[in-house]
Amino acid sequence: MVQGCEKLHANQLTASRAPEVSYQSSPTLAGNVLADFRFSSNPSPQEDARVFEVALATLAGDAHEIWTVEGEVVSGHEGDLRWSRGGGWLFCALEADERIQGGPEGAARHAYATLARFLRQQPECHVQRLWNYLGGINRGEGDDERYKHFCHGRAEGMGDWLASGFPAATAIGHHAGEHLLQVYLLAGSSPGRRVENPRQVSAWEYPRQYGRTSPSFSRATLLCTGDALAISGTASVIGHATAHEGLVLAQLDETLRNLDALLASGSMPAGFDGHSPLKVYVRHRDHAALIHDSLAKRLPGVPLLLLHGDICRADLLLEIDGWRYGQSSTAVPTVVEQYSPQV
Ligand code: 3EB
Repeated sequence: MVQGCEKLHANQLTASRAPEVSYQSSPTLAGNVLADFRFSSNPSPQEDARVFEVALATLAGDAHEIWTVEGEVVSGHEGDLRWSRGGGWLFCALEADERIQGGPEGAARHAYATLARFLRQQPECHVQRLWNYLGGINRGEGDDERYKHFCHGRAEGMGDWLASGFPAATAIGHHAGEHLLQVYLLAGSSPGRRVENPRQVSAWEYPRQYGRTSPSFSRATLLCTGDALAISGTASVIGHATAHEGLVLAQLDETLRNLDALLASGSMPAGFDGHSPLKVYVRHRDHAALIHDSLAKRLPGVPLLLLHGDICRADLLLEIDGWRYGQSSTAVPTVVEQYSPQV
């Protein structure tokens, strides 16, 4: 069931264009900036609600990720939440402390329940994309791995909030202290379209071996404006299994194949261009140069930001998320692509 949003006010915009995402070295915080992300292994809360320090160190690329929208942005704080809105879009971010909320599970439950309560009252209540950063993501064995506790708390905190279709997401491990959970999102005034990858089992249908609660995300979201695909964290996973364990370049190849398949599944133009920024999460610092050089050759001109982070499966060495702009050739929502093992 799609949750009802607050009515649009007469002077409120319905989004007509996707937020423009770019990497910049020293941006000015203009009035049309919805969010300004900085990356730091020692993040601190910033006064301006649009500025958010992600708890990951940069390995290569410019220092800021900037989202701009059409029109003036207003922003504020509500409890532990920070938000900004403009051009029909809403940015919202939350930091939770596991020491207060009860570990990764309690912190995720709290974060998602808080976001759900807030979003329900906003005209832009349709979540299109979510990012999650938690510490020590691979610590703990089997069902006790911290990522799996996070997945359980996230699903409980979501409740029926996103039951009509999980948005695209990223979940990455940071090194800034285990107690810090960071969650932020992009929401719009009408629903986006969920896109799955025919080469991969949908994450919410992963078999039991990956945890008692399946991860709640889709592989990508075609934004409600139809002009951009928001791509989830994508890794070397075929079906539900990790491919090329221990082989960083083979994992990179497989990840790029998955990204190509996603673009096709979302009816977006093939390939990436100078307007399609990608974020690359790298588990081992020593792999950064190799990954960067290989990507720069294979995706010339594509803006890249390499970040030092752990992937949610201990055998994955890298993950890529990002944006593909361009008009989708299917304006009308289609059925989710199903995984078939022969692909
Ligand atoms: C995978 O394909 C890799 O739990 O939100 C990618 C993107 C992954 C998002 C999440 C996890 C998440 O299963 C892991």
